[in-house]
Amino acid sequence: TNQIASILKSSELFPIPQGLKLSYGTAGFRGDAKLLESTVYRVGILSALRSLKLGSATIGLMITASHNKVSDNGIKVSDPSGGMLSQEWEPFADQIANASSPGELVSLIREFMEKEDITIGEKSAEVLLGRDTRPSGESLLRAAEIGVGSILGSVAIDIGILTTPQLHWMVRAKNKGLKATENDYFENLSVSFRCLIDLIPISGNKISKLLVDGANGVGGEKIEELRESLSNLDLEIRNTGRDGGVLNESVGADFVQKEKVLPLGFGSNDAGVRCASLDGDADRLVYFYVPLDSSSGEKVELLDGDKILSLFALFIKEQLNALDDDDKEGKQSRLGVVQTAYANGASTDYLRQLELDVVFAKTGVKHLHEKAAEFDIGIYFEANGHGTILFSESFLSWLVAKEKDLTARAQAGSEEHKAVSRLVAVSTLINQAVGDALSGLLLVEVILQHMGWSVEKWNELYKDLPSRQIKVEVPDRTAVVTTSEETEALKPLGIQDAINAEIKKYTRGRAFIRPSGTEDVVRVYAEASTQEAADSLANSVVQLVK
Ligand code: NG1
Ligand code: ZN
Repeated sequence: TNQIASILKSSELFPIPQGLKLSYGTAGFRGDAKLLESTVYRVGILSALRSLKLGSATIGLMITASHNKVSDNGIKVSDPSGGMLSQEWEPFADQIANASSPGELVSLIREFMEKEDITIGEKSAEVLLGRDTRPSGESLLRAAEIGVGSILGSVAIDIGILTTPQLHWMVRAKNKGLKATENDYFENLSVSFRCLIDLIPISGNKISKLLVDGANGVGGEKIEELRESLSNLDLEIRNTGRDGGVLNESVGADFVQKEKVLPLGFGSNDAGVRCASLDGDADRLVYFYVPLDSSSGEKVELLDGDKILSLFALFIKEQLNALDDDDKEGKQSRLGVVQTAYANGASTDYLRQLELDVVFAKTGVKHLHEKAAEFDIGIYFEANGHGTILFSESFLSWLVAKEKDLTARAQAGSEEHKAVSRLVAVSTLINQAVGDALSGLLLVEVILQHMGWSVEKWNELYKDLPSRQIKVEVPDRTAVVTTSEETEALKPLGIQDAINAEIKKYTRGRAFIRPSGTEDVVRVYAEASTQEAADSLANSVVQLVK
């Protein structure tokens, strides 16, 4: 048929490189950009099929390798909700990405369409394509376009250079029938930010400067555009990529969080100034500062995803406490937080001490997101700075109705009304699709102004336990199999007992291993009461893995 001919013809343009073996992994396909054209083309086909399966809903494709090096690239799919591709489709993604010939590709597609009951020709598919600033992005985007176009009646829309969360936000908005352009995204952020600023109890606080490290990526550019429409924020942006710096090279959130050092372009002159670092596609955010009394040169204090989560949780809890319990109409406000095994133990202790419901998920935002969505308000963060706050539809409509009701009863200026308005504004400011460094940064800034806190004061919520992360290269990382929460290794047999024996030697010792889903390594994490102890525990576990 025409459809088969169309796929056969276009797939001739993208032969699969010899020996390429890819897996959809923690965050889509990633690898050396030079090897990815066939993969991206095939994911283009998949996304058009996904749209057809879901009644022509808009699907998103983002071409990025996030915090990885500039010569890498990758592709991930956004489902209509703005969340990650349903995990049920990941095996099909793996199969077609690795199909060795056009013939095999076509038969896999036919088989899958039959199984999923997808028909071509009745409806049309729509796919939004975005990319980060990587030079390889342009030709990969063309490959994706051809892939989408090879499914008859499908439309690919190139929306250009964007942050990952912008793409997810637009896909979500489009499917909800809302305004969904980049301008709408910016307007949504600035309006809800303004609203939260206007609700600050103590006005007239002096606003101190925030220095932003843009990782030489797309985030710096976008934050500059956003700044035009923001007041009450004094921003200086560095590492925008225009001054010759290389994407993610000694800059960005991943570098600062993993190495615990200052990014390029920052130094002891910046002591005492609040700083924030984005990653290459602006879906991660961490804060840091150089202490004023730092005698040892450029020591850095890191405020990671756990600390951002703690600040958000504290603020949300404060607002929920201001709600009048009596007219909750039997509705329980349920605030929960989701962390992974990489969360610093001190943060978990702190959150539990706030009497919050703390649950754990496997590494990878798709897992955290799923668990957070079970709460009325669910906050999730990975220690590396990827996270957001989810509001359930039912709780949000309850809040909106409550806001109206209070206004009607002339309670517009009451503490309760303000708390409700703040929660509603947070739900529009913070990206409901995925973690978003830009919206996260605006929420951190407004909460600090609300509390009247400096970055040092925020940092004092709790003191991180010293920790160490090490990557170990092994012949076969799949030899390591863990329990569902990844805190214990089931295979190789006996290794967990050996790890436990090491942990026992340390005060507040904790350690675990897991195979990475994005790199060919086994990751080792350890924490203990001193840095020396954490390092030593990590190193002895590395010896067990090798
Ligand atoms: P892997 O390589 O599976 O550990 C890393 C991060 C994840 C997540 C993904 C996607 C750590 C320890 N792991 O996954 O949290 O962000 O990349 O980018 O930071
Ligand atoms: Zn990223």
